[in-house]
Amino acid sequence: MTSIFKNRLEQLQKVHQTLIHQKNQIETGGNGIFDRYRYPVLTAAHIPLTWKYDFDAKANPYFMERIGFNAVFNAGAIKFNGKFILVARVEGADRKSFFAIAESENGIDGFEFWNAPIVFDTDEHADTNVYDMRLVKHEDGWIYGLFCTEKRDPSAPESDQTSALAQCGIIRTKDLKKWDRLPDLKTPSPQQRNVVLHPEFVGGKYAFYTRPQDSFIEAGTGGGIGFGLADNIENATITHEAIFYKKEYHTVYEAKNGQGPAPIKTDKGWLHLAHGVRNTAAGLRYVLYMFMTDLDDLTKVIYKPGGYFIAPEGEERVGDVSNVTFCNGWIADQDEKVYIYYASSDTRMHVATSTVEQLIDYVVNTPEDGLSSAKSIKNIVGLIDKNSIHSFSKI
Ligand code: M1P
Repeated sequence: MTSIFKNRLEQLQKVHQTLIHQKNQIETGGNGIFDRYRYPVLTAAHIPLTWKYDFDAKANPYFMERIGFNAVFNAGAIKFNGKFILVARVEGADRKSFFAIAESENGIDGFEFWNAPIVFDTDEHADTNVYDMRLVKHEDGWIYGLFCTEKRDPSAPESDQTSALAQCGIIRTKDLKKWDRLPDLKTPSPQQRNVVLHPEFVGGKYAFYTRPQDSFIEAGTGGGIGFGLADNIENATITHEAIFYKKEYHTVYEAKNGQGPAPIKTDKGWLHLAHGVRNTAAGLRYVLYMFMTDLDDLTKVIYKPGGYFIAPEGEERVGDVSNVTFCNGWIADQDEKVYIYYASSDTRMHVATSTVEQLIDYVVNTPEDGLSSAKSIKNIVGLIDKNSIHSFSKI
């Protein structure tokens, strides 16, 4: 073993261990709706050294990295056997994404990857890339992972090596170790992204939130959050897909929107977290927004707070795809605390915490988007007037 090998190994192991055991802290001065935390919970630097380095001193005397990793982001989340579990999208230096599990005792720090990434059948499906898993514990007893499966558009000419087709892939497990792949979801739309399984049966059927796309980049005419039912999951087919939350001019979701994780059931309705996209001179801006649907009619939006819920701040603004927040995993714990796992700029994972009660308060009492500056001013002036009766509001 050369001294270079030994020194590098020791140094890298020390840095890795320090990162994994770094304690997280709430950022003070929040908005009262949720707390942000000082450090990301999962990054490319959390990836085990055994995934990157050949530990054979003879074969790798300089202890050089053999396989590179670019980012860890857009993680599904679930509480399993008392542990907080993230199924992260890990992206290699070769641009290919895959899924890997990291777990933590408390949900805010100490996330550590399991020994190896998730392996499931890809041959038959011929995926080039897989990403953005939504995890759902369904009332049928299985844990499902719905994800985006992507391949080159076979109809694209040879000169076009960019056009792709995206659909919804489905895997399921009981123990998070052995995953069985089911046929991809079939829908009437040319492409799908951001498909999420509802945790309960609806009229004995499997219910899906969809995000139909006309093409790989453009959500197009059909864009918005859709809903559809399938008779079974083993060959899931949606024949009727209807948009119930559409894109809208001059809102945070005017270019596209998509369901985040599966909704959380509350006494008042289903709490939803979604992402909205608008176009700017600097490119697309992705923010998170919330809404609530009726307990009996899942496509009836009963509360629609205006504006964004979480937008990228500070260092979150910069990354591989800057100005993006994206969430496909949250956990409502038994004590009603909610752990919101969001990614920033397609680069790293963060957590924000709140409670079911606070989130209900937020969706019920935040004014709706009035869709004009005049309506926004009316809301602000209304609040100022209401506050004028309180002497302490002037301090
Ligand atoms: O780069 C931002 C996001 O872009 C896509 O999301 P959507 O399909 O909603 O546009 C996905 O590639 C997502 O993974 C990515 O974070």
